[in-house]
Amino acid sequence: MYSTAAATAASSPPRRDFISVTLSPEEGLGTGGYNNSKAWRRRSCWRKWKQLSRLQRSIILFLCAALALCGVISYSSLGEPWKGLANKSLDDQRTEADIPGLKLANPAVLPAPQKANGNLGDSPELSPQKPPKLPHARRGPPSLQLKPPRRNVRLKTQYDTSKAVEEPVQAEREENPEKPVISWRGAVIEPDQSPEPPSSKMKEAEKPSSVEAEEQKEPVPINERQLAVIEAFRHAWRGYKDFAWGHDELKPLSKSYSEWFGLGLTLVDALDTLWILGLKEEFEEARKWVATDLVFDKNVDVNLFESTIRILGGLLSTYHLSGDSLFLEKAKDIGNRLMPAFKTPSKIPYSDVNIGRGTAHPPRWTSDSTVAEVTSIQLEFRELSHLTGDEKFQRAVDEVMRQVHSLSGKNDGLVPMFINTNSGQFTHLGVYTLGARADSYYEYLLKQWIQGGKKENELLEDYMRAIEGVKKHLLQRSQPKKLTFVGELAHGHFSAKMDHLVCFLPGTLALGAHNGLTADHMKLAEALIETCYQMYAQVETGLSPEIVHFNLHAQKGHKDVEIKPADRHNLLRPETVESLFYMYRFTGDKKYQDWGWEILQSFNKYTRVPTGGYTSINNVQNPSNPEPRDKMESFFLGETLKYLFLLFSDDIDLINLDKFVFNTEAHPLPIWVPA
Ligand code: DMJ
Repeated sequence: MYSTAAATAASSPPRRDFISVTLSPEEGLGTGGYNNSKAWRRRSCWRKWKQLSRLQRSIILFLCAALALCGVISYSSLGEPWKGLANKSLDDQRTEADIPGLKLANPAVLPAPQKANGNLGDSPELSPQKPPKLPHARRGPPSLQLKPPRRNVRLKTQYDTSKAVEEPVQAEREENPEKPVISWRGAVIEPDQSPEPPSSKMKEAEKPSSVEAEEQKEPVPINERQLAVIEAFRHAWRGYKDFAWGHDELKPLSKSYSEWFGLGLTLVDALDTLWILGLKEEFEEARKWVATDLVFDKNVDVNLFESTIRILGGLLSTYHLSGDSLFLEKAKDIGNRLMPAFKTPSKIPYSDVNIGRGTAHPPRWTSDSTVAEVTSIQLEFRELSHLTGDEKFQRAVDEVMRQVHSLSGKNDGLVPMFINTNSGQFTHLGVYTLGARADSYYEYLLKQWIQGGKKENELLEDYMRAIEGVKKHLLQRSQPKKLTFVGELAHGHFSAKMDHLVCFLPGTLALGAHNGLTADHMKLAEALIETCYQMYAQVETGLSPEIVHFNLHAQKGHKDVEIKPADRHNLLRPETVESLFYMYRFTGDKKYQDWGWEILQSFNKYTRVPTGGYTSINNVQNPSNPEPRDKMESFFLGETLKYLFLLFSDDIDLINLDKFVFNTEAHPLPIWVPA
């Protein structure tokens, strides 16, 4: 292109317009070369301005002035929006970069990384959400249900009185509700916001729960000592399973079994312990046996009391814990089969029933029944009526209590040990004990009153009167340690003899105090549990004998506790650890857990059989040869290990004592009108 144009210009004269374009430079060049100086341009403009007419110059000046005025006005009105726009965009940039909250409102695909040490507390509403707490999933059959436990009252109160602290927590909860899950026990597991240490939580249980406080709570995890109980239970269970499956009791040394009723007593007694300890597989296996092999249509004599507290009680509590109707069906069956026992002239039941034939009778040598036996079947039969709607069960056992309430022969509320099934009167008058043959009469007075919602005043009256009777006639102090103990009264003579069985009493007294009875009872409970502990601690093996005699006078070289040769056996009984459990629940004092721990160690040291199971022993005073008896009582699994497991727990909802009442075989039954 360029070369063609140049050739054209060289051969022909330049066109005029083209020349005009190029004139200026030529003009300039003509006056001494290219001159684009400011002075030259100013002179040229001035010359042109001078060439204009006066009118033209006035118009131009006027237009310039008008333009200048418009410019000033429009600048001031347009300035603000521009300023705002500029500022907004700055703000936007700062917001994105500096305020993480904006990111939360408008979430990015990936969350912004969080500072490891960020001070989240400064601005709770903008803090990134904490990951939800995962509730501990407890072991056990997940499909079976129990009602949800109630929240600790203290939490509610605390939140009410410190709203400022609570509100962010509440807001966070609303954003991130932690859904309750059904635990292995069927209980609803709830996240725990409690800042309280376990011991004060224990004390809280003394106050009645309120319906308002029904909130979610996280379970307390199982601890080392509880694991040790689980281990002990498994060891015992292994022995039973290997050598005695489906039979009443394990004989761990001879690797065989013994029968009492032929009803798988140990298995049935242990069902709810399996559930509480979370031994799911073992529970399922035991359940299968109950479903297929537990048959009550058998020509066999059973003891009314023992089969009620162990079998009926065990089935009812397992039904309540698991929600599995199999156990209720079995409970109804055995309950009905035991009813012939009440067909007596006095309506005071016989001790024995043939559950296959439907006949009942007293022991061969007498027509008497034991007072503790006929008055410690009420919790179970009353509950059976409650569940089935069939009043006959409750009517039968209430009638016994009604009669015993107004019988003569009591001593300040203390009852004799025997009652005649024909006359309905006490026999063998004049002997009073809280040990064998009378013990659970006192226990069931209080517990029935609790079960029924604290309305049955006669039960409470009899209980209160009896405890006054204990204080008046049976309480003494030993030497040298001045231990408070409960002796016996025989025809006006005090005996410093105390059965290990009496060690249920501190727990019962504490339960009464927890339910609003006098604080005096708690004081007595504290003194008595110390004595029961000493019945273990002062003995060579660390295990209590069946019976002790306390020294009333200080003698050189003598302890408080004396043991007669006939009494130095230990049957793996639960009463002391049972009371330790209540005492810890109600006081939170760790010494009770420590005492229970010592007792468990002693059981492991002197009663554990290496091939499986535990055995009762004949001589608690001989650590080098405690003389194993070759028998594991069903209550070792039903009661002793269960109470130890509960004692070591800091979870008041692990069988909440405001919702459940334990029968005398440690089977928890619901309180009908919970506190
Ligand atoms: C259990 O069967 C019961 O606790 C009963 O009340 C007393 N005896 C044993 C345990 O020692």
